[in-house]
Amino acid sequence: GKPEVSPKMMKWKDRGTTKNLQEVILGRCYSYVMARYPELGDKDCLKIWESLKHAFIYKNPCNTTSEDYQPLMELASHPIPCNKSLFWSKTKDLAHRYTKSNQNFLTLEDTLLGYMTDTVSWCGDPSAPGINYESCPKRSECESNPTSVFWKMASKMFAEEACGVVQVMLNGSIEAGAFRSNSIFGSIEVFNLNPDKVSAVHIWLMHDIGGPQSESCSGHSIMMLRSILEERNFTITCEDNYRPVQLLQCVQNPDHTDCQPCA
Ligand code: C8R
Repeated sequence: GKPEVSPKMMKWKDRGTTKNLQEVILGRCYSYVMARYPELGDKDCLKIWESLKHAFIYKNPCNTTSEDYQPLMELASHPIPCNKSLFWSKTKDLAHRYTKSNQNFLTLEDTLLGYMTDTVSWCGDPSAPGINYESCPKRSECESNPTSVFWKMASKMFAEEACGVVQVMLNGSIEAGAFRSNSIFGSIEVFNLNPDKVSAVHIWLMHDIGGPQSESCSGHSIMMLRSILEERNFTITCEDNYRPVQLLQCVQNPDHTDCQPCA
């Protein structure tokens, strides 16, 4: 009979390593170091790529540890000016659009480490060629996969580095609540802000234009966040639909009633 054409066996459920990973990481690294922040000058992009590669190549992708990334974190880290750190949860695109239009704020993706790795995926495999381009493990398959461990570690470092007033952009249109204690912001960043360096946390609670306002600054999950932060001795403010960010949302929805004068 006719041989069955079977789909390629996928080992894991998430997408595989980004094609041309080396070129993507090196290209972004050089562009960040040379074009965007020439003042960082002495970063060795080739060494940075090698340290990322060695963190996962030929390894079991479910046994990733923070030690694997330690060399990368040290090579890629650079100072972040006080008062500029912007954290986010479920507002990724809006937060990134905002930092592109306002140079006073930086998200993790505006640092070298996050800039190189945003939207990229990678994982290893014990057998040759040591990189799995077909599939990578989802968090539900194994918690200690290369990208999950990476983002947790990078987020921890980003929070530890913060100083002065920090801001967090949360999503008030989420049914489950704007602050989720199992998110990276809620489980890692909040607890790694250093009270000796950070004075205040400003919450910007944005709701989608035309979307529901499921939660406001007096909402339940924001109260939870407040109490965690107060316990850690930070001053807290919360603003519903922080105007400079809402104006950016309105650029994409100019005719919506939420965007009309006196709305
Ligand atoms: N941060 C976390 N995760 C990040 C990230 C980042 O900067 N950048 C990317 N691409 N990711 P979410 P959260 C990916 O649920 O859990 C930092 C990861 O795959 O909307 O609270 C950042 O400083 C990760 O699993 O938010 C920010 O303050 C999801 O996106 C928080 O942590 C996380 O998306 C955001 O993490």
